Amino acid sequence: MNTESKSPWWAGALAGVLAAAAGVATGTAVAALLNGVPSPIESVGNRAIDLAPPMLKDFAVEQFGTNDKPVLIGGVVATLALLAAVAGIIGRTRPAIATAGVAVIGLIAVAAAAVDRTATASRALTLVPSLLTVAVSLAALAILLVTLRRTREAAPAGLLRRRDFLKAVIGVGALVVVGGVVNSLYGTAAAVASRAGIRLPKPAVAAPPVPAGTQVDVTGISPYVTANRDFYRVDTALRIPDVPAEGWNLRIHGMVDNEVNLSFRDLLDMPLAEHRITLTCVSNEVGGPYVGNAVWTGVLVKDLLEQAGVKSGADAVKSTSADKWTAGTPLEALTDDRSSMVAIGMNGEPLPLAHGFPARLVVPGLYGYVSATKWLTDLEVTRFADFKAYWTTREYDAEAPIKFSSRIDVPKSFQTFPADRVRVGGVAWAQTVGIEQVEVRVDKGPWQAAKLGTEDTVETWRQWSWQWDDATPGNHTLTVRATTKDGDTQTSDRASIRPNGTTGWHSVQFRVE
Ligand SMILES: Nc1nc2c(c(=O)[nH]1)N[C@H]1C(S)=C(S)[C@@H](COP(=O)(O)O)O[C@H]1N2
Ligand SMILES: [Mo]
Repeated sequence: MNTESKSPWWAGALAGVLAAAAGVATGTAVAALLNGVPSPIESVGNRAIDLAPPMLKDFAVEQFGTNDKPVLIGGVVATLALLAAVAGIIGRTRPAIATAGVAVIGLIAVAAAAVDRTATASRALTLVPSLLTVAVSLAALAILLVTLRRTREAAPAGLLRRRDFLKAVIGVGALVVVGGVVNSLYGTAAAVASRAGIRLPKPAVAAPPVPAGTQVDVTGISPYVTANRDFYRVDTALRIPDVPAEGWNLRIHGMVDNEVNLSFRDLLDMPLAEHRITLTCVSNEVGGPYVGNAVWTGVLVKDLLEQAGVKSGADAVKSTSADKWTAGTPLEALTDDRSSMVAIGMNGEPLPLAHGFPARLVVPGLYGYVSATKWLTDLEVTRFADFKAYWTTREYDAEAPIKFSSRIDVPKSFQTFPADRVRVGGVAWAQTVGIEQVEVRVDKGPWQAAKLGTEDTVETWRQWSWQWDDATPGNHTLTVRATTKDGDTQTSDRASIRPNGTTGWHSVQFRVE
């Protein structure tokens, strides 16, 4: 084929990208309308998450934090766009090869959908969006390539044909917009409506008011109770599972005398308890943001397990979510005197969707990955020897109590203070044990006792403050360390996130003027 009759490469690339976009838009819109069916991009993303080596996940959390999901989706979309552009460029001269290429890319999405653990619909239904994506992409590619070729062949009347290509481009663009809008409107519509209709009853056992002096007076310190919108979010869910309370069921089974099934209504009718509990993520770096304190409303797990009757020999509970994520929790942590609960409320509201609506587990003293299952649907009483949970198949320990730690909230990095007002503070936590002392030091100076806020409970973090009375101008480093009521003091040895959480001291640089 001679080059003169070839369309420019960018027109081919555009045709390829638009064809893929049309397919993806269709698949995405249709997925949103089908209950429990992930979109093709999500399924590919989910596969990437589940296949990612633990090291890569550590890197992603470190680099992108809570933005790891948009970054992943962006990566999938960019890769797809690149491949589609290449297919389109080739398609100008070799349409058969371009078609085969797009079909192969599409089949990867179909395969990802076939094994997507987050799908709750039937397998057949789960394949519909990706199959549609392939079909629409191929059809759109064929149309765009033909239009493109005609545009070239009709060179004298090129203007007219160019208009055809433009029309095709606009048509496909419109499809993309419609797909996006439908998805954003219907993605979690059922859960949103369900949550809006829920009134939490007054708890039978209300949390006592926060004691005076718990919140210390330091400008810029994180609030003692973390607002829902500020509460950290960590999970593997690319799309928040759409789980309306109506139809939700919690199954308690395994090594029990009688299987128990509870509806959301059943939970509401049980005596509800309210407890402040500080959650912590194993991925929290020393001084990091993945820790938060909220008032949780729910039913104590020990009451539910008592109803089921735990058989002897069991030592664990495997919890599963609507998106088929799993955690393994020591039975003891769910039955001793801590306030482990199936929570349905967070800070006086039904659980926000991102935090597990309609119900989740909350267990004081254990990292979230071994205890805090959101969108909870299943509790299986079992033995650690008999199962592995999501993160324990990925190089994390099966048992993971929270390592006690402390954090400087003020100063922020490189904050400047006037010499007569160097007032600093932060939080320290040792869930189920309690904080005995917090010390700070400036540069390599002596450790000095910080002033502790009033203790709320041993299941929550504790604030601290310190004032540097004879502050010297210049650049300084503030370091903090905590001591628990068991008499253990934080080690300066740095441990990494994997396999069971970080250790080390938090330091922040600041300036006095
Ligand atoms: N279904 C589900 N539940 C989950 C997770 C998850 O990936 N999927 N992540 C856990 C982890 S690692 C943590 S730290 C907590 C975080 O809870 P939050 O997002 O409400 O702060 O949820 C836990 N529950
Ligand atoms: Mo976590």
